[in-house]
Amino acid sequence: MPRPASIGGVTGARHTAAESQGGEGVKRTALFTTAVLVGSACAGAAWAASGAPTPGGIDLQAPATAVMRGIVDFHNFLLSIIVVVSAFVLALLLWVIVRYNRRANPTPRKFTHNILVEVIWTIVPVLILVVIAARSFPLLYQEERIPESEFTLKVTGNSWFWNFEYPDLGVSVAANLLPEEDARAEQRPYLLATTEPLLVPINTNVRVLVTSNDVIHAFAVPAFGVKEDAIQGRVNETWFNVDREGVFYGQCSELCGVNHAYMPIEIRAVNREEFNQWVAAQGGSIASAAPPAVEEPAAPAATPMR
Ligand SMILES: [Cu+2]
Repeated sequence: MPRPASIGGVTGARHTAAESQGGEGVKRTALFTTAVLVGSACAGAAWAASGAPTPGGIDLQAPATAVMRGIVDFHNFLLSIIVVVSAFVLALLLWVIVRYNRRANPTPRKFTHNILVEVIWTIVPVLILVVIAARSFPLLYQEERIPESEFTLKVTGNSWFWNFEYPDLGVSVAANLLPEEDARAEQRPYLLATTEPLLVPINTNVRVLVTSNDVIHAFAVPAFGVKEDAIQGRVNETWFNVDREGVFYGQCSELCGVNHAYMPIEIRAVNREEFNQWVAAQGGSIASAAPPAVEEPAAPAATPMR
C-alpha cells in the first residue's frame, strides 16, 4: 500500500544504501549525514501529511477512523471475491475454448438444459450476494448512525471555498485554496493546503452537518471515510472520530463549477490542549459548550441521534 514518505522510511532507505558501501567509511558517513539531515528536515516540517494522495498511489489512504478501517477491510474482502470469481470465469472460458472448439469437438451434443448446473449458477451467486450484504450492512449502519457527539461541526460549501463552523464554540473559519507561491514557501501541498486549516480534536466524536450556500458540493475526506453531499436548503449529517494526530486532506467531490478543482479541505487532527488553544485563538470558547456536556451522562452512551 503506497503511503506518504515517512521520516523513518527516508532515513531507513538511506541508511541501508550506506551500509551496502562496505568498507567505504567516508561515503557511509556522508550518506548517513545526509540521511540525518533529510530526517530532521522532515521532522522540522510543521505538518507532515498523514492523509493525502500520493503520486502513483493505487490503494486507499491509510485510515484514520474506525469507519474508514471498516471500509478498507470491506474493500479488501470484496476484492478477494472479485479475484476468485474473475479467475473462475476466465478458467471456464479457457476450458471451453480449448476443449470444445471445432477441431477438438467436431460433433457437439445438442442439449440445451442441465438442471444441476442451472441450480448451481443461481444458488452460488445468491449466496455470494448474501455474504456481501451481511458484511456491508453493519458498516453502513456504523457510517449512518450518528453517535453521541461532543462537538458539532457545520460545513458549508460555497463556490468555491469551505466555511467551517463550531456553532457551540463560537468558532467560524473560511478556508480558501492556499495560493501556489505560499504553498511552495511553506512547503505545503498546493491544491490541497488551505488558508485556514480546520482543527479537530482526536479521539472525539464530531458530528458533522453538511450544507451549501449555492450549488451542490461534497465534503470528502478519504482518510476519515467521509463523503457527504453539501446541498443548498438541506442539511446532511455524518460523523468522524479521528484516532491519530496529523494533517488530512480532502477535496470537493461533486462537480460544482469552474473552480471545483480548487476548493480543497485541510484538516489538522490535534490533541485536546492544542484544539482548546486554537478555539480560543479563533475567538471562541470551549466553556460555552460545557453545559450540554455535563447534562449528557443521563442519556445512554450509545443512543442513536436519528
Ligand atoms: Cu464544490
